[in-house]
Amino acid sequence: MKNPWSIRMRAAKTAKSQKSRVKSPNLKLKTQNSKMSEIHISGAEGLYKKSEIQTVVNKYIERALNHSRGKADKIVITIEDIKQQPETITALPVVTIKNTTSQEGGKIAGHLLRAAGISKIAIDKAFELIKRDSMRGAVLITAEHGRRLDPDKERGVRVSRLGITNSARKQLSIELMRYRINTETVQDALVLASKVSSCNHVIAEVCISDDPDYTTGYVASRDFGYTRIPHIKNKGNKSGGRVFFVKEGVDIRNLIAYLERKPLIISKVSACKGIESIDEILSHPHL
Ligand code: WAQ
Ligand code: MG
Repeated sequence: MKNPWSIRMRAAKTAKSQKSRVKSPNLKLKTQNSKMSEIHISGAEGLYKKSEIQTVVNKYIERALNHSRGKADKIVITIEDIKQQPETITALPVVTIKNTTSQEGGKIAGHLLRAAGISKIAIDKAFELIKRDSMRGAVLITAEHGRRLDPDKERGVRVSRLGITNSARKQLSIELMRYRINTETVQDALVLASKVSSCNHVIAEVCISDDPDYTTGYVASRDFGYTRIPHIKNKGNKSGGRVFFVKEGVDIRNLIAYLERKPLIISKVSACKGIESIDEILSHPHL
């Protein structure tokens, strides 16, 4: 893709904050402002050709205005010519875990993460953070000690400047159609997870949608690919989030610069699979 443009959207709802943090008169102004806090409703981002900007912006606005998390009262759209040639990568392979109950979903995610080398402490911390209020971005925690590294605890880190070429998207649609999972939600999540896992400092990712009616989540890693987990949460639950498990001692500024700013585009798709048991998945690491 030549001369791609980055398009980002975020939609929020203002709400009265429960917290009152008046500590000193100097903080009064700040406290008054922070009484109104923003609840994250939805977000989207991608790299596109200039000729696609208007269509994409329309689609993003439509998404922002009609969202199951609620009515947005603020929508921010950023459109930038990034003036750089994106690097190209191959998408992770997709597989879906055989799972029918929400009791099992969380356990399966834990198994996959343990198999990818994440400690129990880090996994427990991740689920605890995901259960809280939804954030705009992802949490970064270290894979061994479970230390949280992202500096802005309310926002997290928002992965951006990522996309897929039109020919790779067609190929991906063909792959996903074979398993009846060719939706924009799956495609977008796969593009994001593929960028994240292309970063060597990230070992694995876990994602649970914050949409109350979307109950499939995933665990992604270079070892096991993009592993979809049906019923990772119960319907009606509005909490969700993403956690990236990173190597201990990672240079956090470099890592965030990579995730937020490095232009990267998927130009190739891996062969995908249908439904497999966790044992099948764990016995065939794909790389
Ligand atoms: N960068 C970092 N974190 C993000 C980003 C981003 N670009 N987009 C979303 N998040 C975080 C944020 O905390 C959200 O609250 C959370 O992820 C969930 O986002 O194959 O819909 O957009 O069927 O609700 C998974 C698809 C769908 C599984 C995930 O996520 C499948 C989804 P949502
Ligand atoms: Mg969502």
